[in-house]
Amino acid sequence: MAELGKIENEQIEEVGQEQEAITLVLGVIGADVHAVGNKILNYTFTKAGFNVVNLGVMVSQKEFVEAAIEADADAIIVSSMYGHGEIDCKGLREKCDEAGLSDILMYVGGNIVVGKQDFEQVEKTFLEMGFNRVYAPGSDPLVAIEHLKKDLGRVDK
Ligand code: B12
Repeated sequence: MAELGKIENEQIEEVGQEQEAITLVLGVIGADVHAVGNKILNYTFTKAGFNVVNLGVMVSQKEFVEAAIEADADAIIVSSMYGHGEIDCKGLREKCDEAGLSDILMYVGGNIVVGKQDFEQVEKTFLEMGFNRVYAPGSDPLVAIEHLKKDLGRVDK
């Protein structure tokens, strides 16, 4: 178990290598209290060298936007686990635009809709809502780290 933890840490550090201060605002949106994934995401992104402003659980759209302004963030990373992701996330892109954050990246992941739905359709819905990346349930945070580096121009596309 200890050995596994060591390998995982090395993997995270390798993926996040030479990270120039990228600031992320992280949180679980809406009335959602699922806290474990949030803690893992916070640990993983921090370990990979990102500046993480973790808002924890039950985060409103307003709180995401205010924290992103205050931290001059590069990306907002939203988790939604309890199935109400579509309702909770709708309008976040518009709020960012209104606040002058039109360039900010927005990623969303977790169990973002109720039950098992066709992921391609789910992804399309959230992309249309203005998210840049949409992750299926159980997605590995390391994949998001690679995407952040690509989307922020820190590696060749
Ligand atoms: C523990 C748990 C609870 C606990 C939470 C305790 C706490 N404070 O954390 C309690 C009992 C409170 C709870 C309540 C509820 N729960 Co619950 N819960 C779970 C359970 C069993 C485990 C969640 C967990 O901790 N997983 C472990 C972590 C490590 O994994 P994770 O959360 O998925 O996060 C990882 C990935 O998803 C990914 N990820 C997450 N977000 C993002 C974002 C990005 C950008 C990326 C890249 C990756 C990423 O990375 C994370 C780290 O590896 C799951 C079922 C399951 N096995 O997943 C149900 C589950 C999430 N719960 C569910 C439901 C329905 C509820 C309730 C609505 C039940 C009810 N009727 O009351 C309430 C909602 C309460 C609320 N307001 O939020 C459903 C959601 C179904 C859906 N979306 O369709 C699930 C899937 C159970 C099920 N199969 O039905 N729950």
